[in-house]
Amino acid sequence: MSRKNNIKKMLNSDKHERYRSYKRKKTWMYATITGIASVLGGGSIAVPMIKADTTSTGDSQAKEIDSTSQLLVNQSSTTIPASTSSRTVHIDGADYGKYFVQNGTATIAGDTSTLTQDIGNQVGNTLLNTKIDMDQSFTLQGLVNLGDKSKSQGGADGIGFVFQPGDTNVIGTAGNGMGIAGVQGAFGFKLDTYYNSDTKPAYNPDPSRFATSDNGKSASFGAFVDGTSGVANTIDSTDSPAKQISQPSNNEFKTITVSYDGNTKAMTVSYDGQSWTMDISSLLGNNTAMSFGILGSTGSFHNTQQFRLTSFDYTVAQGKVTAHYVDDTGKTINPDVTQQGDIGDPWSTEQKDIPGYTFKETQGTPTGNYTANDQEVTYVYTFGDSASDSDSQSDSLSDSTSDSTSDSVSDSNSLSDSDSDSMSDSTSDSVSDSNSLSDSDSDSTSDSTSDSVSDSNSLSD
Ligand SMILES: [Ca+2]
Repeated sequence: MSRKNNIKKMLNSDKHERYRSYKRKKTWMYATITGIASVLGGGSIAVPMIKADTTSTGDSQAKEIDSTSQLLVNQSSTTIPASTSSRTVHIDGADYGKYFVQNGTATIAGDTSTLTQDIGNQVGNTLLNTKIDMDQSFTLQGLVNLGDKSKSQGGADGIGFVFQPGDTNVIGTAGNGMGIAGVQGAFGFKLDTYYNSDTKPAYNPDPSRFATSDNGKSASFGAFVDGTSGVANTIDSTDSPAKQISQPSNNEFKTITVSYDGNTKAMTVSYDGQSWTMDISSLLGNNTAMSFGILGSTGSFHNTQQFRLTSFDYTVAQGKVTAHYVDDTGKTINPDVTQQGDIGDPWSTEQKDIPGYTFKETQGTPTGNYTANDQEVTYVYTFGDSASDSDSQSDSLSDSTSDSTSDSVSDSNSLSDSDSDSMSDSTSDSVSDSNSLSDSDSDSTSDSTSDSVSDSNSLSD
């Protein structure tokens, strides 16, 4: 029939799908891991495939219940993910290479990664092949080898842990950038073996007291790092001070633990008899799913730097897909619709009927399966209604009906949407605000990645 009818037919089917999705999210799921399968990339990476195998209709105020049926949390959010216990993963050292991706100079052999060799201008990381759900707690246990040389002996730059909202193949700049600098939204913790006093576009100086605090020589130290702006800043606050550590020596492995409380957002690193704690709420911002990994870098000075995994307990973040609605100049003409689901589960986006606009094309596939990294679909429209005048009255009637219906579903379904299809300025403003996170994330990811290559060469110690 006519295109208009086809669009309406599609809308109806999509609404049904969305309604089911909506009911599914309102329904609390008691889920278990039914299997670990699936292969990514080169065939050596295991991704936990998680399915909800039983469901139970919850009451209007959903309650999270763990495997021992203890009441844990009252959820007031309108979007309730499948039981997080189904996404909880425990891995041991032998699983390192199966669950982490090697980037840059990093290589994994057995339970140990060599992040950098004792060679200049290297930067490498091993990132988990799924994002971490930052609303849940995690504990990483392992050992680090910082090398065999202090700065005064030609050693650099150290090992760190990075959290960033982009994809699982992102890597920051070498040298003083510590593999964190240059990655939008990144933050973490570092064991820094090279005190640097210089300021570069990608990073700022280390706390000056470490310049001479090892008997007149530069000291090594541990500190949290704020690189959320793309510029790495060593954190040395009253609440979370940087602390001096032993110099690298004899390629000795020392135990390190990174633990995180998903409720309080407190992150604690324990290393060599000291601990560092920080409330990372402000670093996290609105991000709930973060790529995570262990990294190392060298500059003109260098060390062999390694990480040995003992165990890691964490919760896999859900995948996310965002549908954008724009005109052919790229301007947003309808609020984004963001959906989340377990990795491997199917999603579908909706081609909306937008009053005053005619659908032109879809950029990206309208349906797919959730992956570890974020996905996007863009629906492009041209201004003007292609329908003839003769049936405009009935069209506008049915349009407004379907709009209000589907919107009320999507509004309660997706947290970011504002409440109507009225097309006012305030609507599109709020859309661009909520969009800016995911947009800048994916853009900055590729930018910072390519930048880091050229930067890493120019950033020597
Ligand atoms: Ca440094």
